[in-house]
Amino acid sequence: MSASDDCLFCAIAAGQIPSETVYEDETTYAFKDINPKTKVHVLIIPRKHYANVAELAEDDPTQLAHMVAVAQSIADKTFHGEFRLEFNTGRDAGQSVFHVHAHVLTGEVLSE
Ligand code: DGP
Repeated sequence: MSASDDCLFCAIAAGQIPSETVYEDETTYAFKDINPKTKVHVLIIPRKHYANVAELAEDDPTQLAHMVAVAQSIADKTFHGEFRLEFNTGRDAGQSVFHVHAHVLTGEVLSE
């Protein structure tokens, strides 16, 4: 883990940059993706900084499990409990923000 003063998602979790909140608690923040790929596209992040899901899983698997539970509850409210969960991990896998985030894609029937 390398906490970063100039991390975009740390700033969003701290309320320093505006976002559309979907869910929040002491450890976890969920907000609408700025560029939604599906009808419901939410990003779930831990407030604590980890660069990617592998770092998070190693350090705090309970936090990772909690993020999955938050994803389930978003899908329960928006699309009969069904959703896709993506963690892009590394630049060549499409990761552009290096604060771990789960993409919750739901709200419509997804292909593939
Ligand atoms: P990834 O490519 O997996 O690192 O996903 C980063 C996502 O973050 C991408 O879908 C767009 C979203 N995003 C980037 N900047 C912002 C922002 O300032 N606000 C919000 N709400 N989402 C952002």
